Amino acid sequence: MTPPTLYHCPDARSLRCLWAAEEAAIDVDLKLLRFPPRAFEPDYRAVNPLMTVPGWVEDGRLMTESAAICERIAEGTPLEVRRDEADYWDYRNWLHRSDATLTFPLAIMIRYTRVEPEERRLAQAVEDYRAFFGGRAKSIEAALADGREWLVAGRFTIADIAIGYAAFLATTLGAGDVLGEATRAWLGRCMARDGFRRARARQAVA
Ligand SMILES: N[C@@H](CCC(=O)N[C@@H](CS)C(=O)NCC(=O)O)C(=O)O
Repeated sequence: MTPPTLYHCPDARSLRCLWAAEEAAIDVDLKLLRFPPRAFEPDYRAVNPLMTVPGWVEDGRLMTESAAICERIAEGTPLEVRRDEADYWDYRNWLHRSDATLTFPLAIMIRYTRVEPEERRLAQAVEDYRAFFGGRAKSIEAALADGREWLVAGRFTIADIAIGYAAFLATTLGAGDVLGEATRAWLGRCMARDGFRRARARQAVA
């Protein structure tokens, strides 16, 4: 059987999918791209006209949303929360929040610190969206305030991967200090997992 293909840039949102695949022990054909693909990978347009990563191709079908791809990977494994579990709707809410609410302000920070040429960089936008992210990240701290180890269902799930990636990305952008104490401890647990370490090692050598 042909494994799914994952198009990925190191430490971009597609890391969620690579991490989930490692946790689920799913074989993927990893294609490493330079960031941003629209500037450096013109051939990728034929695969994903959005020119974003992740791109996930399986059975001739393209998926481009990191949280949805994580749901696909987690299906039938303990990484997903089943509909008959008490935390099901919280779990679904975290998956949507991961990108729509939490990664969005970080994407603006990336654009105005790394992607735009020097003369178009906007320190004010970076500072404003850093604070904006900090406000939104309080929702993670509130969820972990009762001392729980993982976000939902009493076990590690793709909710931890999707939200953990946003917190990790914040640290790579110098915004780790806006995360609360419980959030930083939980992020440490996420990053100490073999699955996370293997995913990062794989992106380095692919
Ligand atoms: N909602 C999508 C967003 C995908 C996305 O915007 N990915 C970024 C990388 S973190 C990207 O490819 N940016 C390149 C660009 O916009 O040109 C997801 O969650 O996967």
